[in-house]
Amino acid sequence: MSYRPTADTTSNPPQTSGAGRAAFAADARERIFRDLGLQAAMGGANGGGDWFASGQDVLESRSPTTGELLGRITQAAEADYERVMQAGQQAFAAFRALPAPRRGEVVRQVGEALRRKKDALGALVSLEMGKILTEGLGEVQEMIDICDFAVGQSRLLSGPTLQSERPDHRMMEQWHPLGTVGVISAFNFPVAVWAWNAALAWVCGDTTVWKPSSKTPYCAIACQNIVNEVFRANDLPAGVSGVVIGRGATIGERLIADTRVPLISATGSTRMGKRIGAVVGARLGRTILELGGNNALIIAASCDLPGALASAFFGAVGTAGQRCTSTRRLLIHESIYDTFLAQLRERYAQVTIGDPLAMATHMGPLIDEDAVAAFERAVAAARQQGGEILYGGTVLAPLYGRRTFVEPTIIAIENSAPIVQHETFAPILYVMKYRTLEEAIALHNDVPQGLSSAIYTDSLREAERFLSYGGSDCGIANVNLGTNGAEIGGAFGGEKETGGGRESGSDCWKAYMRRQTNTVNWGGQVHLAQGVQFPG
Ligand code: UN1
Repeated sequence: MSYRPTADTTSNPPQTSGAGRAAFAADARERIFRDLGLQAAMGGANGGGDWFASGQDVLESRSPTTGELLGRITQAAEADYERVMQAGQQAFAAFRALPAPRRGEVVRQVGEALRRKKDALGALVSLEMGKILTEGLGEVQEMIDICDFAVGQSRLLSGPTLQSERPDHRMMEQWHPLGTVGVISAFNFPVAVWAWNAALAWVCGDTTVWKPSSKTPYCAIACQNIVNEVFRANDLPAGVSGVVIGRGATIGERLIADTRVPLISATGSTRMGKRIGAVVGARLGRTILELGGNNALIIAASCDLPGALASAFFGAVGTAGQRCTSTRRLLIHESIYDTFLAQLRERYAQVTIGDPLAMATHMGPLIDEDAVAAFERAVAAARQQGGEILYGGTVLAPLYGRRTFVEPTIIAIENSAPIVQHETFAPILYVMKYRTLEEAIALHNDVPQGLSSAIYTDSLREAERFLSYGGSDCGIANVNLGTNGAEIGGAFGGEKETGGGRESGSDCWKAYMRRQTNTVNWGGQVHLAQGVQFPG
């Protein structure tokens, strides 16, 4: 089943809307909605059964591409939140008793269901969030991949056996399910980041309550519909997976302050993360925070130029610069600075901007007008702070009637300029020159954020230096590839204002469980540790 337009509606330079485009949009929406069980009006709460909402507060979901109304969702009120949370709590009592490999089997089936729904869900991501279809499909692939990973992990929730200092004693570590985990996700990865958390949480025996971004509610509804079907077929208690679509100020605040929720895993801005960290910290809950990035790519003199160009191009223009891992800064060795930028500008000139569902499109819209305003403010600030626009810098004339499309932009500017220190979720690439690797690393690390980083070099020494304790200070550091597009097998997250959390692969599952140290005396005598003698 293809959810693409029958005719390629993309044009460069962009054209204004036509009747054909509108007809296509309606048709694509209808097919996607039908295949994912979505309706034009829905309640925003789900605890494993039907969608419901008791309030009056209606959220409109609109396509960022056309502005077309996708549907209306009644947002969860506090009472609806309570219903979902209670379902999650009740389900936990039963779900944690299911053997972990059985939970893994259910997650395997979720992965299978996602394989069947991949085309429809990928198209929905593209429709509602605006990323190009191949990236929408890639995002669903991340969900499938994490399910596969979690299935294996379900048989490996293991702790070590440790040597006791006491005779005839054994020590070991066990990992137990933690409880109901709160997941807060951002618009830019509206399905994958939830899946990273949920797939692991479920094999760990936890239940989840998800508060998705209000900008992409249908993506969350579609995911919940998919897992509900699988969970029901497996006779799981309702409430293993819950969703509450609601305002951050009410439902979000309720979730983070809820002492029944031992772990909040949140993706979003640093500002949001500081609030969540403070509220959850005050109740001594745990957080996984994946916040802003300010990712740089160092282009060394010895680099493979075509590879570096391709990675910089995808890193900065891909997803219209709306990934946490998007390349925001390029540090280019002075000897190749002019050549590199000339070639990069040539690539930028070929960027096709338009309908993200159309085949030829490189770059879709920004998520909304606020994002466009942030783009404009950043470009103006950069100019004012001594930046020189080398490419782009402007908002495009309304495309499909929407002012959500911008030019991919390159700006030469100092790293210390305040705007460069700040993450703008838009396709703006700041470029600067360096002379020595020390200088490049110093510039690289001289930002408040620490998510992803990369170097292009054919020098082994430079590469190793970049990866060493004195190199990149980020949670992700790559050699000869870009800053974005991490695989699910690694731990994902970063340092400094990125929040310090890690999600997805490696041993991140541990965050979703509680660790217990056990000491067993299998001998006949009581021995006190540390040689303490206590008479009696
Ligand atoms: C995000 O932008 O929040 O590494 C997640 C990447 C993707 C995930 C990005 N795998 O770019």
